[in-house]
Amino acid sequence: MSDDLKVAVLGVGKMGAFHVESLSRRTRGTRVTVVSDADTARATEVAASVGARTESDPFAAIAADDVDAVVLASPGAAHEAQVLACLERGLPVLCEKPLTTESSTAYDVVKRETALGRRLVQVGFMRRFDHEYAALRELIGSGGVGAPLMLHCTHRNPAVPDFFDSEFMIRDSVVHEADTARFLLGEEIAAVSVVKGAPTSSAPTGTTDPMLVLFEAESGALVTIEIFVRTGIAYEVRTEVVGERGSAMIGLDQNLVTKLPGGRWGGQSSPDFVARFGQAYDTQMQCWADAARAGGVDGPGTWDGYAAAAICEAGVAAVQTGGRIEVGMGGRP
Ligand code: ISE
Repeated sequence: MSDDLKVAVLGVGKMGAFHVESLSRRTRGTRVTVVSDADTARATEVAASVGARTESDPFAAIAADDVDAVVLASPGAAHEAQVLACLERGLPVLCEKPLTTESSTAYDVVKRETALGRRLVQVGFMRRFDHEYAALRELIGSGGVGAPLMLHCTHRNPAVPDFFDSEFMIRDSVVHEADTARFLLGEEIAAVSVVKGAPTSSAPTGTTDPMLVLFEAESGALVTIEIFVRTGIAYEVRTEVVGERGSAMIGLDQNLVTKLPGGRWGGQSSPDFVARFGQAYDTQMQCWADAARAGGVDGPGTWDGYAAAAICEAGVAAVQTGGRIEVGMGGRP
C-alpha cells in the first residue's frame, strides 16, 4: 500500500471516472489520491467513491506532495498547460487525446520533453493495447499478409451530441484512425482527403455525417475510413488490412454467438467505446502505471500525439476546402 503509485486524476467526466475506477479497483500498485474537476460536486462524488481528496486547482494537484503521477482526462484545451506543468515537475503523465489542440503546440511539447532527456508523457491511444489491434500489428510486422497495401477502417458511433460537427468528427473520432494507421503501417501519413456524401437525416444542418476519409501513407499505402457517428445502432470499429499476400480483419464483435429457440441466432454488439475497449483501457493503465513507478512511460508518446494532431489538422482543412491536403510535420527534435 505505501509503495503504491499515488495518482491525481484531472477531469472526471466519463473517461476520467472510468480511469479512477480502473486505478482503484483493477490496476495493481496504484492509488488515486487526488481528484480535480471544474465541476466540484462531481469531483467530490468521484473522490469519495475511492477515498481520495479533491483539489479545485489542477495545478495545485500537479504540485501536491501526495501525487507521483497524473492522469489527464480534462478538456483538450487544458492539456497543453497541464502537461507542461507535469514535465516541469518531472511527473509521468497519461494524457487522453488530444495531446494539445494544435499541432504547433503539440510540437512544443515534443521539444520540451526531448530537452528533458526522458520520456514522461504517454498519450491515451488505447487501441494499441487492444489484443485484436496488437495481433493485427504482429501479423503485419511478421510479414503474414505481405507488404500492406491498404487499410479499410470503419468507425461508427450510435449517437453523439449536436456539437459533434464534421470537423469535430475528424478531431475526436478519426484521430484514433490516424494513430491506428501509423501504428499498423509503421510509417507516417503524407496526405488527407475527405469526401462528403449524403448526410443522415439526424445530422444537424451543416454537418456531413457520414464522411469518407482517405489517408495516403508515405509509402503510398492507402487508408480508407468511413466515419459515421449517428448510426442509431451500436459502436462499431473494424479494421481490415489488405496486403500483397493476404488480408486480415478485426472488430467483428464475435465474443458470444448464440442459437436460441425460435430460430434466433446472433451475438451482441457493443453499445459504446468503453464497452468495446474496456480491456484496452485497463491494459493501457497497467502498462503506464508500471512504467510510471519506474519513473517513465511505456506506450505512444508526444511524437505520436503530435503526428495525430498534424493529420487531424490536415483532415479539418480537407473538410473545409474539399481538397487533398498534405500533412505538414516538422522533423524530430
Ligand atoms: C470518443 O471520444 C473516443 O475517443 C472513442 O474512442 C471514439 O471511437 C469516438 O468516436 C469518440 O467520440
